[in-house]
Amino acid sequence: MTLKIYGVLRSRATRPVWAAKELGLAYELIPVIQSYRLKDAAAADAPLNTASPAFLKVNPAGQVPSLDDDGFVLHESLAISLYLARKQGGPIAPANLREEAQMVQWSLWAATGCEAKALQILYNSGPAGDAALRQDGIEALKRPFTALNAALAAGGGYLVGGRFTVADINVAEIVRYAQPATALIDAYPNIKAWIATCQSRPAFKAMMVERDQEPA
Ligand SMILES: N[C@@H](CCC(=O)N[C@@H](CS)C(=O)NCC(=O)O)C(=O)O
Repeated sequence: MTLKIYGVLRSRATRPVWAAKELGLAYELIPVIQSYRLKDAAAADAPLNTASPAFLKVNPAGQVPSLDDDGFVLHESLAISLYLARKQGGPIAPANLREEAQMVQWSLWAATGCEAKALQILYNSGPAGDAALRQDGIEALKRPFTALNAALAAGGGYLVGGRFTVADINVAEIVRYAQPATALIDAYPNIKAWIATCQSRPAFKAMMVERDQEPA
């Protein structure tokens, strides 16, 4: 049975979708939009959304993405990407237990140490953004980005195993949120080169083309 990924690409569903494309896995993207993006998420004609009873049966937490792999249901974008890589194998997957542990480590590091501040930059970089919050995000990311920059130098330009892996997908999709702070990224040349390499991959580009076709 084809994998089902619930979510839209203007969400953290980008992570498992990018991973699935890298892995050559067939999947069906079942569009589930965030309820807060709708005027009336409970309206009879509302599209399937994170507050829809039908979706809450899939993920009672009411968040996307979720995965259904032949009845095996999994939530959390980073866990789903790691699962897909482990399931399919190949160069982006962990080659052994230690690599797997490092991929989990980097994913948790990015989710707990970078994501909130990177989102703070993203949400406050437009004309209506709060400049102080944006700057706070930039300041907070300097320490983790110093560590990431050094790790990329030590790792030959990648996070794990000296090659592009699912760890790069998971972390790059969090660092992407901080990219509007161009001076921040420019201050870390290894991060700048790495994110450009990750985002030049055909699977990432294909995912972003599909994302850009979704309503804003
Ligand atoms: N840690 C979760 C976060 C999931 C999450 O916050 N998803 C957002 C979209 S990116 C969502 O579904 N929001 C809808 C809501 O909270 O109602 C993950 O990485 O999957």
